[in-house]
Amino acid sequence: TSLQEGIEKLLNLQSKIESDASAKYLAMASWLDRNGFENTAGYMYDQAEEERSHFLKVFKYITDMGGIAITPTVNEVQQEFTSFKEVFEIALQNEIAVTHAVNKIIAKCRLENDYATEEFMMWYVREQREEEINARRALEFFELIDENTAAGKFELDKQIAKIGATE
Ligand code: OFO
Repeated sequence: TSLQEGIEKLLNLQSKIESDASAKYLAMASWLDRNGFENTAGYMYDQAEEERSHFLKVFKYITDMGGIAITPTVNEVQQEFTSFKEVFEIALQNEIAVTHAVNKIIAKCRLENDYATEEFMMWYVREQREEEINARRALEFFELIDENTAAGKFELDKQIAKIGATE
């Protein structure tokens, strides 16, 4: 393998993190769907798909570099949320954690002079920047619209779902 052992480990960890992210978004989509937020549920289903593609991208990279890609096991994920807003607070926290994991790999690449992996991971840096912006944008709507009224719920569901559509 052309991957340094520590980097291969971190890449496998990243593949698991992305795969977990997909499962987490899927649980959010389900909660949103059953609580009447159909449009935003659609946005979360798309996020789940995207995260799965992020997972596969690292997974294949490990193999391409002659490493051993380990199929991640699926962890238990949070299924219940106390509010519409909480879904996005947790989504943002998750994305920030993913960003940290991405940065950690890049720091390690620099230490090991692995510029190929560093370059590969830059795609994730850009992706994370977008995803954090979107999660923060969604949270801003909760400052403007009250989710505790029927009209507010309806409007929030409409506005937040548009964030994904304009990407
Ligand atoms: Fe947003 O987790 Fe993938 O990159």
